[in-house]
Amino acid sequence: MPQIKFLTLARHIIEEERKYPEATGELSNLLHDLSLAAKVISLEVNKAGLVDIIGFTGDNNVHGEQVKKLDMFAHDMMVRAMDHGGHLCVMASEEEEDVIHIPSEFNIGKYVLLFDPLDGSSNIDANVSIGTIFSIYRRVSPEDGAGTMEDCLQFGHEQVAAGYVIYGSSTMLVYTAGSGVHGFTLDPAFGEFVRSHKNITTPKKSKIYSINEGNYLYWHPGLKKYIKYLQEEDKESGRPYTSRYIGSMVADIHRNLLYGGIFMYPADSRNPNGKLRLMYECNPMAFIIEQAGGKASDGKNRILDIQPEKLHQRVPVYIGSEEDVKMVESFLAKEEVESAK
Ligand code: P6P
Repeated sequence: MPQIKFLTLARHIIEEERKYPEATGELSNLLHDLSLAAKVISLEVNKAGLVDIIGFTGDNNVHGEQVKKLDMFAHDMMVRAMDHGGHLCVMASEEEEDVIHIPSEFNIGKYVLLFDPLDGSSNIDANVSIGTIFSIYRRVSPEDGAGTMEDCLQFGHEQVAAGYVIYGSSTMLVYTAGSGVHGFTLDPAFGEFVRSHKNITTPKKSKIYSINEGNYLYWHPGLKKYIKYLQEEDKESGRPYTSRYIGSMVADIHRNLLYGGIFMYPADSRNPNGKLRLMYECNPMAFIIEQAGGKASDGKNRILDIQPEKLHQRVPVYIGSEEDVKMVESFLAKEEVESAK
C-alpha cells in the first residue's frame, strides 16, 4: 500500500521554502494569510443560499457592473485578511478603481498582491462554481514608502506566485510559486487545505474547447474557421472536439488544466480587447498554465510578456493545452495574411 503523505498547505509551503536557503518566509506567510481568507470566503459562498447574502447590493462596481453581495464580501475579506500581515506594500482588486494602500498603522512589506475577489460572480445565484484569483509580485518601488501603481503594473513574467481558489463541489486552492502547480482541497471537517494534486501538468493536446459561441457573429474570420475545424470529424486528430463552457473562468480553466483543453475569450468586433482582465485574471492563469506545461497568448503574443498599461485593462486570451493554443494562433495568423493580400 503506498504511503499516503498527508500534507497540509502550510506544511507544503514550509517544505517548498526549505528548497531556497535565501527564503525569508515572507512569501510563505503571505500564502498562508491568503489561505485563511479563502477559508472564510468559502464558508460564506457555501452557505450563500441559506442567508440573505444572495442578490445585489444595489451598488455598481468600478466597471458599472451590478455588484453581488458576495463579491463585496470576498473583496472586503481579502483586504482585511491581507492588509496587516506586514508582507505587502500595496494591493489591487477588480472591485477598486485605484490601488489599495496599506493602512499606516501596519508594517509595509516587499510584496504586491492583485486579485479578483470573486470571479464568475454572475453565476452565484445559480450555484455554479466561482473563484478567487490572485497574483503576487515583488515591489519595484523604493522599499521605504508606500507601494505604487508602478508596483502593480509589472509584466506577468515577473510574478513570484499566482493561484486561484475554486468554490465548487469542494473548495480547492491551486497555486504556483514557479516550481510547478499544486492543488489543495479544503477538508471542512478540520478546516485545512490538504494536498490533493501534486505537480499538476496539463495535456499538450486536448479534445475540449471553451468559448461563448453566442458571440460567433462578431469573431475574427480566422477564429470562425478554427472553431469549424474543431467541429469536423477526423479521428486521427481527435475531432470533433467537445464544447464545454461554464461561463466562469476559474471553473473552465480548472477543468481544462486537469483534463486538457483550450479556453478562449477573444477580441471581437464589439470588444476589441476581449473581456478578461490582464493583471488579475489572465496573468495569474497564464503563469499557472505555463508552469503546468501549457500556453497562454492573446492570439499572437505571450500573455506574460504583454506590457501593462492600466490596472483594469482587458486582453484577448487563448489559454490551455500548448498544441491547441498554437493551432488557433496559426488560424488567426493565416487569416490575417490572406486578408492582407
Ligand atoms: P460571457 C464571469 O463574468 C467572467 O468574468 C469570467 O469568469 C467568464 O469566463 C466570462 O466572464 C464569461 O463571459 O460573456 O461568456 O458571459
